[in-house]
Amino acid sequence: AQDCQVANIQVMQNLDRNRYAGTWYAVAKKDPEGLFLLDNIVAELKVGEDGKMSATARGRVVILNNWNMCADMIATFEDTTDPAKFRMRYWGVASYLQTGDDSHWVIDTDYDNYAIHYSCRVLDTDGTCLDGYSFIFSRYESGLRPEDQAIVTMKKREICLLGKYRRVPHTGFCNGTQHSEPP
Ligand code: AZE
Repeated sequence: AQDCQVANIQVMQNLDRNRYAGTWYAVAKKDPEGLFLLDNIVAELKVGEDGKMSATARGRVVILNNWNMCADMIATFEDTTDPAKFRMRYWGVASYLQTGDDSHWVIDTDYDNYAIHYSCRVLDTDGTCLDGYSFIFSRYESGLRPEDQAIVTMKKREICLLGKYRRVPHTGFCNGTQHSEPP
């Protein structure tokens, strides 16, 4: 299962969205093309009374060339036939932030420590991913335990993104109620 075909990527079996819910700190990310969240990225996932998943996320971005701010994002999830594959519509609380409709796949999680997220935005003609992004999430801001790192490395290889990630620092830049700051 390592031909790098997006259609063949293995996702989490029997994802329990109630256990997947809660706070996740991005500890590493593979960027897509264009504007993206830079660091201090925290996601808060919820499951509503109707069973539908939604989320908020915050992270530092630089917009308008030079404006350092914390982007507050909101997302709603649409279910698909696979319990670990969602469509994610998202938008910024501030209108000048990005809106989008991306896939949101849960590749693997133990619910209590790590989660591996994957999103392919553009498929190449050969079925591999031409443009996409991925997050490694931890329940702890401080990062992953060594035993989780081994699993994560294996999964990164399986989704053909090994070596493509960068660390996501948590410096406290987006903590508290302050939403933006001049450069
Ligand atoms: C994700 C976790 C679940 C909620 C959301 C996520 C993604 C957010 C973005 C935001 C981009 C914002 C930009 C602003 C200028 C996957 C972290 C919404 C991709 C580029």
